[in-house]
Amino acid sequence: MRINNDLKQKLKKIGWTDFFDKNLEKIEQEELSPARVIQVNRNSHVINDGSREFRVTTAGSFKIRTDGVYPVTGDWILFKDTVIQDVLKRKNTLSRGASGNRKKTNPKSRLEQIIASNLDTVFIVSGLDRDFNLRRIERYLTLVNNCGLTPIIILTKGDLHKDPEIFAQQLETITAAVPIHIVSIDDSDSLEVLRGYLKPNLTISLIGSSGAGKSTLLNRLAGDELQVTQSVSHRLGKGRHTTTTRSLIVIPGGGMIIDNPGTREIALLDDDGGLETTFPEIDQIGMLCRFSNCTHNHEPGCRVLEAVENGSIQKERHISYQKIQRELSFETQKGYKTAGRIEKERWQYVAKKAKAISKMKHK
Ligand SMILES: Nc1nc2c(ncn2[C@@H]2O[C@H](COP(=O)(O)OP(=O)(O)OP(=O)(O)O)[C@@H](O)[C@H]2O)c(=O)[nH]1
Ligand SMILES: [Mg+2]
Ligand SMILES: [Zn+2]
Repeated sequence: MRINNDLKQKLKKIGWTDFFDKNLEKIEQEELSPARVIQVNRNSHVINDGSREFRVTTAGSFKIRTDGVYPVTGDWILFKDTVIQDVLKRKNTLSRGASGNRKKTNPKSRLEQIIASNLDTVFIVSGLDRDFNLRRIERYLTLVNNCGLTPIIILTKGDLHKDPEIFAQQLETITAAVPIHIVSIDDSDSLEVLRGYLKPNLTISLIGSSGAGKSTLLNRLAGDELQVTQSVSHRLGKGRHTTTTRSLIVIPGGGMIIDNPGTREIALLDDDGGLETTFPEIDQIGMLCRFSNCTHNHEPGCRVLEAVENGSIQKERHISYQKIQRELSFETQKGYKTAGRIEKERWQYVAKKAKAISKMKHK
């Protein structure tokens, strides 16, 4: 099926691109209409069809028809009347190992939980209060990098410190390539910088702990109190989330932001290169190790261990790397290795070996 230009222009404002046009061509039922999922509730979805937002349900046979795919916030779906009939192929997803699954009867059933889909950027939101923790930010970076998405670090509550730049400097030692922004809700200049990421057609997702200030930030950027926020001290008990549903908000002036409930546990699912991207200094030196499949834990001729020893790689970084590596290989052993990952590993091995050999020759 195809959509007319008028509708396409409207949909473009909420993220429609040629990618979805191509997938739409494969669909035969002309009676369906496309829309974007902007909120997922227990028994219904809210969608935006380019003109208005309204509540819909999914068809009874839905999961069978879509092979188990269930619509998430950010998805493009096809609907008829008020029933979702299909989900269009996703450009990408932000996902993690579903938390809480370990408690269930089958301890191995840690399933992938999709936080949001069809994104352009992910804001990793961390408050400059007790929330700030380099190791946790490393985990978020691995998660986002594993999904092949672009991370931006937002440090909120800059007003709580005389010199908040210190935190950014600490972060810069671990994330040379990731932009870091310090913001305070009452400092509009600091928020203005973030508007640079808000472009018509682009979708940003917010992730971070509960109380980090995600919804507060969204409200300021939207210029309206759309999302409920709550002070950290008023949160009843541990782990209480103020935001409970994942909602996509269209920002007046362009761009979209998806607000998410705080993540308590950053479970990492599949290693899709996120580890290498998050720890580039280890990856780089690691290419020179004697064994090209060196895990940098104990192997002879490991250049990474040498570098930790002589201080050119931070000890904490190596410990953090090992911890995440163990977790990922645990998940991988359980069989959660994507076909893409297997293929990628094969070529990474070949390329790394060639690179290392050529370096040796030039010595
Ligand atoms: N001092 C200060 N407080 C802030 C700032 N940004 C957010 N807060 C406060 O932090 C508290 C938590 O903010 P929320 O926006 O509800 O946090 P959240 O990340 O959406 O939390 P969940 O919805 O539970 O995931 C609120 O009391 C905010 O007023 C800031 O820049 N400075
Ligand atoms: Mg919130
Ligand atoms: Zn090594």
